[in-house]
Amino acid sequence: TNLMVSSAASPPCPSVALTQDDLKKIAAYKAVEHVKSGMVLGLGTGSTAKHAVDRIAHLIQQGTLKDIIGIPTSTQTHEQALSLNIPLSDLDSHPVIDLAIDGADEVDPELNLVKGRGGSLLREKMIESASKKFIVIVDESKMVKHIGASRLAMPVEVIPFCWNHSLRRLVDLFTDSGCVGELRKCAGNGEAYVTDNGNYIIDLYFERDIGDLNEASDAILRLPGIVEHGMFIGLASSVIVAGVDGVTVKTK
Ligand code: ABF
Repeated sequence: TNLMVSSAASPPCPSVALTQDDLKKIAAYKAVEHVKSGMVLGLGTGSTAKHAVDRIAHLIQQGTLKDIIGIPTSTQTHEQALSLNIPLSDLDSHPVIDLAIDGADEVDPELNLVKGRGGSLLREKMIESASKKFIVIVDESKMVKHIGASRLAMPVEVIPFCWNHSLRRLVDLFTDSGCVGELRKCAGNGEAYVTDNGNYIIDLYFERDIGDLNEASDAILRLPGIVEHGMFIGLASSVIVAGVDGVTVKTK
């Protein structure tokens, strides 16, 4: 039977079969051990980061953590943190963040990441690149040899104006890698998915290695109409990986 883990107060006990969500929670709780009173925190987005936000709120309620200020990376996390009474601010008022904790979609051996399958890559990158320390929390399924190797999406946020043109120009950059792209749609109504910033997402898929990540990043960002992409190169300070055999911390 799977362990039931329902409270932000109790970390999962590793002696019984763990679900993927338990692993996410274990990684999240481990990261929150690095939070100290008085810190300005980048609050991540997604099902893994959600556990970290719950845990931070619990420790604030308990009185263990004091004078915390949270900077949410999405409207979703903003709402979660607000409902849990975490004091919130933004980058305009707090341009330097002590610690950001967030999930990822892929992590390579150099701790480069793909993020944004949850749609909040732009705010995440703004906040995490302004953080003195950025701890990534993942279950072991997110570890890959090469970014893009999972054949899953590499998201790019684009302005809605002539998005089809932007899609073609993105795909043209990576013809050698067997790239195809598609506009992200909402599951319910099939309409274009709109980000917190009013933009669209183009999901790129690669058949082969995309080569040098910095070159790929520069080429994407040089295109007019592109806002940001989901490769987080050299931004992670450490990655906490929770697996069925235990927790590993990878540091640069
Ligand atoms: C955010 O949440 C995103 O950058 C990433 O796409 C996603 C990971 O979500 P989950 O933790 O639910 O797998 O961090």
